[in-house]
Amino acid sequence: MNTPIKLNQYNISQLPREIKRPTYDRSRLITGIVHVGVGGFHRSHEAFYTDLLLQSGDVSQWGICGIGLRESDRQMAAILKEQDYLYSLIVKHPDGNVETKVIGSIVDFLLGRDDPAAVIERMAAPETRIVSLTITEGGYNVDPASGDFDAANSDAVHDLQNPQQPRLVFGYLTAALRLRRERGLPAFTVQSCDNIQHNGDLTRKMLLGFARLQDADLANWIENEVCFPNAMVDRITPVTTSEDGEYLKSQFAVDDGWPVTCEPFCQWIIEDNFSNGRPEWEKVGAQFVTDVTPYEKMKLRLLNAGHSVLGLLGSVFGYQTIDQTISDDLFAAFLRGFFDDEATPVLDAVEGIDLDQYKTTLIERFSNPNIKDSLARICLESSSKLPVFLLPTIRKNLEQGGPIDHAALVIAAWCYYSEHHTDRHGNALDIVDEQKAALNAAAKKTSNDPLAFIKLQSVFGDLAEDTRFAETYEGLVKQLYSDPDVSILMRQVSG
Ligand code: CS2
Repeated sequence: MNTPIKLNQYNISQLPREIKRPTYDRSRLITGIVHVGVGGFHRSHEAFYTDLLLQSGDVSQWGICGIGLRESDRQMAAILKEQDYLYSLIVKHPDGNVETKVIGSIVDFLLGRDDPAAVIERMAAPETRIVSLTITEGGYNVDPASGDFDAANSDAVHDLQNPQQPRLVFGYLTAALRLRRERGLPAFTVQSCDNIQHNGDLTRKMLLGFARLQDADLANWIENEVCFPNAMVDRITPVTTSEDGEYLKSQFAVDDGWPVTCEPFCQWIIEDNFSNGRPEWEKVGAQFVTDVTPYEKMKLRLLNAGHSVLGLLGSVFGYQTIDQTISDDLFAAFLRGFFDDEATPVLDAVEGIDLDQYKTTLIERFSNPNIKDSLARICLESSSKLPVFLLPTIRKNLEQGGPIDHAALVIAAWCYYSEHHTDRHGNALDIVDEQKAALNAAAKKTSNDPLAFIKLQSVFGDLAEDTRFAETYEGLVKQLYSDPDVSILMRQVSG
C-alpha cells in the first residue's frame, strides 16, 4: 500500500477520482452559520446539506464555524484543524455500494474552554445569521420535575455569575445576543437540530428561562427578535469506529482522522421561521413546512421507538447491532407488530406520506447490513428517550383501549437490563444513562414489588397507576425474571 495522503486542503486535488470533493472556493466562504456540537450527526446532516448547497452555486455566505463547549471536544477540534476542517462522509448502501465524499462546509472551529470571548464574538459577528445546535437532550438543561430551565444546575449558577465565561450554550447565546442588541445588529436564528419533539420551542423556553434570570429586558428582546424553527431531523449515523479510517486507508490510501459513516437516507423537515435569512436548503432536498408536528411524531414514534424496541430486546437477547437483530425474523415480525398494532393507530395522518411505505422503508433502513449501528448507541440515555419515543404511544393506547403488549414487553426488558447490566447469558452490557443509578435501584426491587421499576416517576410519571398497564407489565416482567430468554415472550406477544 502507498503511504496514505493526509486529508487536507492542500492535498485535495490528489485524492483518488472516486472520492467526491468540494469544488467551490472554500477560502471565500463567509461563516453565516455557527454550529455548537460537531458530532457525527451534524457532519452527516446539516454540514452535508450545506455542502451540497455550496456545491450547487454561488452561495458563499453559508460557511459553518463549529463550536465545542466540552473538554471532550478538544481532540476532535485538533483533528479537524489539522485537516483544514475537511472530513470524509462514507455513505453505505444496503447493496454494498459505498460513496465517499469529502465535505467542505465547515471552515473553522472554536473551543469555548480555550477562549469563551472568541466564541461569543463569533456568534455576535454581523455575518452570523444562524446559530444551530446538536447538543443532545441533556444539553437543554431541563428540570425534569417542572419542565422549566434548571436554574439549580451548577453550570447554570456559574453562568449567571460569570456571563463572560459561560459553560452552557444558553450562557453563550445570551452573551452574544446582548452584544448584537448593543451593536444594533439583527438577532440570529437559533436552530436546534436535535432529535427532540418541538426542538425549537424547547430551545426558546430554555434560553428565555436562562436570559430572564440574568436580564429581563434582554429576555424580552430575545423573545421578540429571535426565531427558533422546529425541525425533524433524520439520518442514521453510527458511532465512528477505527474501521472507518482503516477503510479509507486501504481503499483509497487516504488518511482521515475522523471520518463519518452513515446511511443513504436523509431527511430534514423545517418550519420556515428564521430571524435573519437562511440557506435555500430546499434546493438540495430539505423540506420547509408551516407545521412540523405530524412529521416529528411519526419519526419519533416509529423510527426512534423502533430503534429502542430492537435495542432493548436485542441487547437482552444478546445481539450487538440493529441489522443483526432485525435479520432475526422473530424480531422483524415483532417490530412490525409494534408499528402496525400499537404505534400507527395513535398517529395523526401525515400529509404526503404513506405510513405503510414509511414503515417498510424503516425496516429496509434498519436491515442495511453495512450500517453496523450498535445496540449500545441506541440504548444510550434510554431514560430521556423512552418518555418521548414510547410512552406517548402507550398512554394514547391506554386512553383509547388500544393494545399495549409489545411496548410493555420492551419496558420489562429495560427493567431486566437496568438491574442486571447483562444480556440473558450473563454477558456484561455497558449502560450509559444519566439515570443509571436510579434505574438500577428501582429495577432491583422487582422481586419484592414487580411494579417497582415503572414506579420510577422521573421516567414513567404515573404510568404504574394504570391498572391495565400494571397488570400486563407485571405478568411480563415476572415471566422474564423467571426465564430471561426474551424470545419466548416475544413469540407470546406476537401471537
Ligand atoms: C436513535 C437515533 O438515538 C437513538 O436512539 O434512534 O439516533 C436515530 O438513529 C436518529 O434519530 C436517526 O435520524
